[in-house]
Amino acid sequence: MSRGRFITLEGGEGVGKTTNLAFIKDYLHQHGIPVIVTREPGGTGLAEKIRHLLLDKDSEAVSEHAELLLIFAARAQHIKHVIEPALARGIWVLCDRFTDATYAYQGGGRSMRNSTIEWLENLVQGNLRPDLTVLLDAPVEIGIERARARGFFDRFEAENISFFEHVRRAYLLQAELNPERIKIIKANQPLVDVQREIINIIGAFLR
Ligand code: Z5A
Repeated sequence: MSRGRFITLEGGEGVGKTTNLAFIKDYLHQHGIPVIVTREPGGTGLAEKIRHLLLDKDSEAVSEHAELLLIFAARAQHIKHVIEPALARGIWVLCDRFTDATYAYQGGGRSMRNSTIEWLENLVQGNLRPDLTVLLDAPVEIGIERARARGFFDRFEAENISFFEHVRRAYLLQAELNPERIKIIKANQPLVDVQREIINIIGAFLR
């Protein structure tokens, strides 16, 4: 049995990750590919509890190091109990955010050193890296507007616009550094056009 493939979906808030995750899952199913959908931070009982701590906007001020370590603690659980077992059984894993988000939010947004993130990435992930990443990119105002239409903010969504500009820039830099793996789609176009591009990218990946 061949190992499953690991696909991640990335982008700033409100760019359409959750919407398009379901679309990609259906597309893979139509091609007879067994796939699980999961998310970060989260994906296991403990990792979901860490997610709750991370997103709670009423918590005490969270230090940058605490935030980074909590994210990688959740990731370690997720990899050990969900991602690796699925890939080993030949099941594909479709994940809403992964370590590119850490480079974007903690690296770009919080100005943490990329070398620190990279050290933790190597420690926690070993050789595990996504095989393909779809980066949905849109001007930050658009994503914020879409996300805020929901009417509640979590601890990250309460950040100011310059934080999200830094996040976006860091995502685009990740794509520049990893052009084979990370494919950018403009997310500020009609959903039908976003999904046409997704099919092109996933279709090419399947071939
Ligand atoms: N975080 C971190 O700091 N470091 C890390 O390493 C990781 C995460 C892994 C939780 O993420 C937070 O964790 C995140 C970063 C941090 N915080 N923020 N911000 P999350 O993924 O749960 O949170 P999110 O990015 O805020 O998700 P979201 O707001 O749910 O956005 P989305 O999933 O990308 O969007 P959506 O729900 O699919 O779409 C939003 C709305 O737009 C919805 O009404 C759609 O119908 C609509 N939509 C989608 N596409 C379109 C198009 N093309 N046109 C028009 N309308 C559209």
